Amino acid sequence: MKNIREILKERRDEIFRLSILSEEFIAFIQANKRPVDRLMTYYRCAIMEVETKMKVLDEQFSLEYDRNPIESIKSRVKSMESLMDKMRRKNVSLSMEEIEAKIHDIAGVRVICSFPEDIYLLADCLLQQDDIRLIEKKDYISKPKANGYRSLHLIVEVPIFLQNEKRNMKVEVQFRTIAMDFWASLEHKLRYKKNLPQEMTQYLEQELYECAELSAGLDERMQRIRNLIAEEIGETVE
Ligand code: 0O2
Repeated sequence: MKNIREILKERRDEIFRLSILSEEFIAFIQANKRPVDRLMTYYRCAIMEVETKMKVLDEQFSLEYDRNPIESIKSRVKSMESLMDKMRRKNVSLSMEEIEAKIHDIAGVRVICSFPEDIYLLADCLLQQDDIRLIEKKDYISKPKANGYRSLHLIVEVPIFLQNEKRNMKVEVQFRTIAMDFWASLEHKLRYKKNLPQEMTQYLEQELYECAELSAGLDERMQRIRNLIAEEIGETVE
């Protein structure tokens, strides 16, 4: 068991280490303002490309099958704070090339679907497109994370067309149902409540895990209801 002096020293060292890194990071961003702005603009363009592809698919499904598989789309370019945290975790050095090569989720598009089966349907449709290249796939739906987190993550490369150049940019596309998104949003908020007593944290983790299981059960039941209706009215999706 550590005494209070040791804990305080560790904490002080950690704060010192983080602040040095933060200062280096800020200096790097300031010294590379133009290239950083340019790269972030390229990521925003790549987000637009992926969003458009998803909206086109949604329109087509609406026309062909009279239903919209996408409930909503949320996109973001990673904040500088979150980028710095990740660079620290993955030991990425302060260079534009390293950042672009090793951080794959600077551009993020979250596609919220109505039903679990729509997730795989839309992901397949996206991956079939000849200008999309799959870099990595993480299926946290068939294999949820230990805390209960569910979502399908694809890292894809999509071209953006600039004045005199075509550039392939990486985008992380997360597919979730409304229930998965609801759970993940609340879990994300609770994760940053750091000052809770340890017994409470353990209890909350267990509660959150059980909520994730319950909401996965709900997703399954809603999917069954939809499939029964589709069968009854003779609706199929090729
Ligand atoms: P933010 O705020 O979304 O930018 P890797 O890059 O593969 O080495 P990483 O980044 O942990 O490692 O990959 P992973 O597992 O694919 O997770 C990336 C993103 O998925 C996270 O982004 C979250 O958006 C989401 N995510 C993953 N696990 C969880 C979880 O347990 N709970 C919640 N609520 N979201 C999760 P960032 O970078 O954390 O943040």
